[in-house]
Amino acid sequence: MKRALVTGITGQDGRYLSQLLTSKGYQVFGLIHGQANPKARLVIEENFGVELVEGDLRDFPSLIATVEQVQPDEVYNLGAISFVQLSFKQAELTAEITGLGVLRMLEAVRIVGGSERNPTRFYQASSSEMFGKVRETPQTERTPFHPRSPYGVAKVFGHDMTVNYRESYGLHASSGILFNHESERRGLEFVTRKITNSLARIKLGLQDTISLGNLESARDWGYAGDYVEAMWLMLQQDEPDDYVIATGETHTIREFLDVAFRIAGYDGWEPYVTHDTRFNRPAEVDLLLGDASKAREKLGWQPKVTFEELVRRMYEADLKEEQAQFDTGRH
Ligand code: GDR
Repeated sequence: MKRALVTGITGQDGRYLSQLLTSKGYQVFGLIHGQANPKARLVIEENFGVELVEGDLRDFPSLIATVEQVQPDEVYNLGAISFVQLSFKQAELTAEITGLGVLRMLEAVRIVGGSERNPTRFYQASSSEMFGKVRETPQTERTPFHPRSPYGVAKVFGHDMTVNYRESYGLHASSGILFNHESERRGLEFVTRKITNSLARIKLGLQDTISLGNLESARDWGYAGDYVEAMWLMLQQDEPDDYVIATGETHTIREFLDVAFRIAGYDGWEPYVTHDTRFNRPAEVDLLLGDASKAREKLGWQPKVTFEELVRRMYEADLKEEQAQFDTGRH
C-alpha cells in the first residue's frame, strides 16, 4: 500500500486529492495545524481511512517528525495562504507559509524522505499567479514570472526552490503550475463561489445583490476534480518536471456572471451586481490563459469539465445547499 502525505488537506484540492488517492488504494495522511482545527472532522467524515498528523509548515521540527512517522512514498505540498487579497494584508505570514513552508517541507523530505531505492517523491502546488503581469499569452512552462502579489512572490520562491532541490539533490520533485480551478467546494472568498453562492441566495430571495471588485480580469478556470489527477500523474512519471495545468480558455468575471445568471434563469446580472472598491487589489493580474500541451503530451492529461458545466455545477450545488438550509429553518 502506497503512503501519501498531503499538506493543506482541508482545502478544496486537499479534499479532492485525498479522495482520489484513497480510491487508488493509498493510505493518506493529512497534515493538520492548530488546536481543535474545525475542518479536520470534515476530512475524516469524507474519507474513511485518512489519518491526520499534527504539524505546521512554520515549524520545521514538526515536519521532520511527520515525514519520519509517515514514511511517505509521495508528499503533496498543497498547504498555503491561498487567498491573493489576504496576502496583501498579511504579506509576511504569506511569505512564511506559502514561501518558506515549501523550503521546510523540501528539506524534511531531503533529510528523512525514504530510502535510496525508494526515495520520497514531492509535488509542489505552484500557481499561474506567478505569471502575474504576463510576458506572453498563452503562458507555458517557459514563460518568465512577474508576480503581482505577496502570494505570487511567495509561490515563485516555492517553485524555484522545488526546481533547485531537484537539480541540487536529485529529488523527485515536480511542480504543477495550476491555473484557477474551482468547484462546489471552493471557499466563499474566491470570486466564482462568491458569485454562485450569492446568486443562489438571490434566487431564493435571501439576498438582493452581490458586491464585487474588478469585473474585467480574465481567468483560465478549470474544475478542481480534474486538476488533482494531474498532480498524481506528475508523481507517477520516471522523471520529475514542471507542468502547466489549464483549460486553454479564458473568461472575464463579466462572462462568468453572464453564464451564471443565464443558468439561473435571469435576463441579465447588472441590476444585481454592485461595485465595492474594497475588493479591488493594489496590483491586479489582468489576464491568464494557460497552454497545457506538455501535460497533454507527457502525462496524457486533459480537462473534462467545460466552463459552462463548471458554472452550472457550482450554482446547482449552492442552490441545493441554500435551499436545504432554508427548509430546515436556519434562515
Ligand atoms: P485568484 O482568484 O486571485 O485568481 O487566485 P480569485 O477568485 O480570488 O480572483 C479572481 C479575479 O476576480 C477578481 N474579483 C474578485 N475576487 C474576489 N475574490 N472577490 C471579489 O469580490 C472579486 N471581484 C473581482 C479579482 O480581482 C481577480 O482578478 C486563485 C487562488 O486560488 C490562488 O490561490 C491560485 O493560485 C490562483 O487562483 C491560480
